[in-house]
Amino acid sequence: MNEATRAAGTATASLPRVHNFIGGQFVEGGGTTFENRFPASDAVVSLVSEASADDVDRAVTAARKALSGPWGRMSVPDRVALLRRLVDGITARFDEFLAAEIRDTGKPASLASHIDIPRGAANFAVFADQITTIGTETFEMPTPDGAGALNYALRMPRGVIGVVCPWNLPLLLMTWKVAPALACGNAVVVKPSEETPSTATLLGEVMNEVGIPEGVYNVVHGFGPGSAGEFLTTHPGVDAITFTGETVTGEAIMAAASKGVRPVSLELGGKNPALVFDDADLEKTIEGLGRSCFANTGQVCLGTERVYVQRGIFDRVAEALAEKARGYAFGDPFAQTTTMGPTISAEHQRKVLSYYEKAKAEGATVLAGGGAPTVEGYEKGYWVEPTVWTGLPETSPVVTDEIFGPCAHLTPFDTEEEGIALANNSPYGLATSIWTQDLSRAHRAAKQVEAGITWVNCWFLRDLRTAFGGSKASGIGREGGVHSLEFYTELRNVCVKL
Ligand code: NAD
Ligand code: 6OD
Repeated sequence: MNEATRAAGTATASLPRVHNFIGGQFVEGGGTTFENRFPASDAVVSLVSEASADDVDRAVTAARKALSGPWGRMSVPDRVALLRRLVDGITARFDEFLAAEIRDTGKPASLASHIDIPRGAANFAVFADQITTIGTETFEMPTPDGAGALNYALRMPRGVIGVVCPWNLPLLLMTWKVAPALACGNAVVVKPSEETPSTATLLGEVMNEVGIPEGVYNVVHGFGPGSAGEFLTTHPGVDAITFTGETVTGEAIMAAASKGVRPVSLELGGKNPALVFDDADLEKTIEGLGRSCFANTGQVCLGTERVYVQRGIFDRVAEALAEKARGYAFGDPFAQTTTMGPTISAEHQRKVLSYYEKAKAEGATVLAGGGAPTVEGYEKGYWVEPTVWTGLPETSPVVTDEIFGPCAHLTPFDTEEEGIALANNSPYGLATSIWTQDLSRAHRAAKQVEAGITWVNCWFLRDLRTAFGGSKASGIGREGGVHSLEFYTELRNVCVKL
């Protein structure tokens, strides 16, 4: 038990415990016990058991054992049937997943019930389909004796996959990795974010309910360096690592994966631009921009923090986006009327507010927000106001750094070339949105922006069969559809002389 928890004494004695899930069993970890807080009120909602290095080793061993048990021998149709039962299992316990996600993140029920939990189930459905519909390659070849040869590829699971996850869309982003990994016949050890341990743990119950063999899905709790994250990513028994999180953490994980030359898939940070041209449908643009800047309190890796607007409509767009920012309702995340939740933690609130202060100090014009609201009944929550700035140079840290808050800086541009150059002026390259009614311009710009994902006249519209991932410092590799299957399997070629 850590000092903070010890100090809380009997007040914490009756709190729910979040355990590790290893080999199909919920187990107390050998590390500390740490507190999980409700971001809207700062109340401790559960105590989480940190996995020790030995626990992580047990989880990796359980996963390895599962690969040589019934799971490793299971036919694809039987595996797919289990994945479909997972879809039903999550759906049957929808309200529990929803409550757990809201307690961990503080995100509004209106958001989590439409995005996080349905996508948690949908990820399993999509990859159950993918594994049955995507084949491998065959090549016939001539041979000098005229008999010929036939090459075909076998799609083999990679083995034990380490899955390290962030806190912003916990169930969605975790199952985005776990679903294809299991569809491909791997076993996984998941390390959820220390901020959001609950839905990964609840999924362990569903795994048992639907009959996923023990050891196929394991969860170890804890932090990054010196804790479960590092123990998992440096464990030699892990065959591949898939990670979503900050770029700097991705660098550490890539270094860890280099030992043993293990494949990595990295979905990392961004400082995403939007390009608004003067022929855009303004009503739809503001609606889309509002979501991309402020949804989930701006804590979406694909969210927009830099908005480039063609000069003729700059003032109208800036004022309309500011009005949108002022229109959110803070409050009880469980209430359907709440549209804006808190940030994830006191530490993250401090980070976001430090950028709000920096913007003021650097002379930004603050069109909306700029501070922390007082929310009645939730005065201790980690709230920040949706914020819109103009007037800063492109070199300002407010314009260059990923803030990961509900905020955007707007800059005017004159020509298409200038707008694209401004959008590309970033070490990141995750997502862009382009707003115009000129489709030729949209296609031209989409080809020139340096981003893994470009949306035209929309944002976060997802077809899970498409390639998903970042350019430049926003990641390496692509997941989604066949690309996930490429990462979670290894093709082995067989050449048969006929
Ligand atoms: P983070 O990098 O701080 O943590 C992510 C996970 O890594 C956590 O589970 C953490 O415990 C673990 N971790 C930290 N250091 C580690 C280490 N040295 N070794 C092993 N594990 C370690 O990220 P976060 O704050 O949880 O999430 C926010 C970030 O994630 C933002 O930068 C955001 O852009 C990014 N993100 C990217 C995508 C994407 O698809 N590209 C999606 C969501 C979030
Ligand atoms: O939709 C997805 O599959 C996905 N990976 C979204 C990432 C959102 C980032 O916060």
